[in-house]
Amino acid sequence: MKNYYQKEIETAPREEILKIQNEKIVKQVKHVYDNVPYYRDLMDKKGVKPEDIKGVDDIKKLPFLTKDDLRECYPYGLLATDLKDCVRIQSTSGTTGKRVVAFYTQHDIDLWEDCCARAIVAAGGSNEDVVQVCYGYGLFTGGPGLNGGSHKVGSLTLPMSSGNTDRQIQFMMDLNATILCCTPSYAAYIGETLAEKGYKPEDNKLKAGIFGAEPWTEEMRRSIEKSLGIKAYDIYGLTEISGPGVSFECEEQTGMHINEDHFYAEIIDPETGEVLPDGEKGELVFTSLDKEAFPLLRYRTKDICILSRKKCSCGRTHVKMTKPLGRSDDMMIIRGVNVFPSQIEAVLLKEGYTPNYQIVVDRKNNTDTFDIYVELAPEQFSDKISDIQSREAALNGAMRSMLGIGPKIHLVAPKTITRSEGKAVRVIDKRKLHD
Ligand code: DLL
Repeated sequence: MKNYYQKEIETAPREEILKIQNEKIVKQVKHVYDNVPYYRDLMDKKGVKPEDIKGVDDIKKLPFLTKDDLRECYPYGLLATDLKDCVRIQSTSGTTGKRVVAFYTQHDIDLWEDCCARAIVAAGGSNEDVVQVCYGYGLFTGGPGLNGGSHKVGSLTLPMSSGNTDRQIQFMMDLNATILCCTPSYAAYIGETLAEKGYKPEDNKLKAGIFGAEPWTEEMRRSIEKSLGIKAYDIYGLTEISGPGVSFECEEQTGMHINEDHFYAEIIDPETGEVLPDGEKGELVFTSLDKEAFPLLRYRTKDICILSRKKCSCGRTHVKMTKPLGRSDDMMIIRGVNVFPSQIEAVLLKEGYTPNYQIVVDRKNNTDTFDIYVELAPEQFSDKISDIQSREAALNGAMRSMLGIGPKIHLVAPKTITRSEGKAVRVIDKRKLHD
C-alpha cells in the first residue's frame, strides 16, 4: 500500500516548522513588495519595508488585505508573476459584488494538490481507495482540488462533480467508492437518497467522507456518519488562499491541522485588528508563505475560530483550528439578538429533526420577523393539526432557550425543502432587499 503520508513535514518539531516559516516569509514579502504595486503602496503607507520582516513574528507589522481589496484589484491587481507563468485560474461564486479570481502557477497547483492529498491520507486514503469527488468542478476549487489530491495519493478518482444524485449512487455502488468528497449538506442528501432506494448504511463500501466548504455542526456530523456508515472528516479552505486543504481533520476529529509549512495563521480581534493569543476566539487571518502567482499576505477570512497547539494523538504537529464557529458576516442580528445559523442547526438535530431547514428573516412594520421552516421526516409526519402545533411549540421553546429569541416554527411536509448539491443556502435575509 502506498499512502503519500508526508510524515517528515507533518510531524516536524515546532522549531523546525518555525525555521521553515521564517525563511519563507522573508522571501515572500520581498516577492510581493517587488511585484505587487497595490500591496507595496499599503506597506509604504504603513511605513513597513521588506527588510523589517525577519521572520513570522514580524508578520503583525504588515497591513491586512480584505475581500474589498481583492474586488478593487480585480482581475490582475494582486498578480505577482507574469501572466504567462500562470496555468490556471479558480474563482469564488461571487454572489455579492465582483468575483474573486485567483491565479496559479504550476508550482502553486502542486502545492495545493499536495495539501488536499494530506487531507485524503488523514482520512485513511491510499492508492487502494476509490475517491468519489462530488464537489463542483470548474471555477469552484472543491472539485479540482480534491481531484488533484486524490491523484497524488494514487487513489482511483471518480470525477463526478455535483448533482445527478441517481448517477452518484450508481457509481458509488458499482465502482465501490470508499471515500466520498462533497459538501456536508450534499452528503446528508446522498444518505437520505440511499435510504429511500432501500440501501442500508452497511450496503456501501464507503469508509470515510471529506466534507467542507460550508459550516456544519457536530450533530450534523453524527447524523451523516450514521446514515452512510462512515467516519466524517472536516476540510477547510478558501479560494483566495488556494482552495480546500488549507486545513483538514485527522482521525482525532477535534479540529483541523493547518498546513503550516505553506500558510501562516493568526487570530485577530475583528474590531481592533489586534493579534490574539492561541486559545482565544477571533477572526482567522492567513499569510501565504510560498505561493507564487497570488500570494496574499495577512488576508482576513471573516471566519471566526480558535487555534490550538495541544498535542494531537495522530502525531501531526501543525496547529489546529476549530471549525469556523461562524463568520463575522453571517451572524444575523434579529431584534437586537445575535444569532448564528449553526446554533439553529444544532438545536434542530438535537431535537431529532432532519437537517433540511430554511431560515427566513424579514422586517415588517419596523420589526424583524424570524421564521424557520423545518422539514419533517416521513415517520414524523402527521395530518393532525394539534400534533403539529404542539411540536412547533416545543421546538420554539428549545430555540428560545438556545438563542434567547423565539422564531416562528413551520413544520413542513417531507420533501418540500429544496436539497442542496453544493453549498446550501440556509438563510434568506429579505431585510437586505429593503435596505
Ligand atoms: O469553499 C473551498 C473548499 C472546497 C473547502 C471544498 C472545503 C472543501 P470558497 O468557495 O472560496 O472556497 O469559500 C470559502 O467557505 O471562508 C468559509 O467561510 C467556508 N468554508 C470552507 N470550508 C469550511 C468548513 C471553498 N469546513 C469559505 N467549515 C470560507 C465551515 C467552511 N466553513
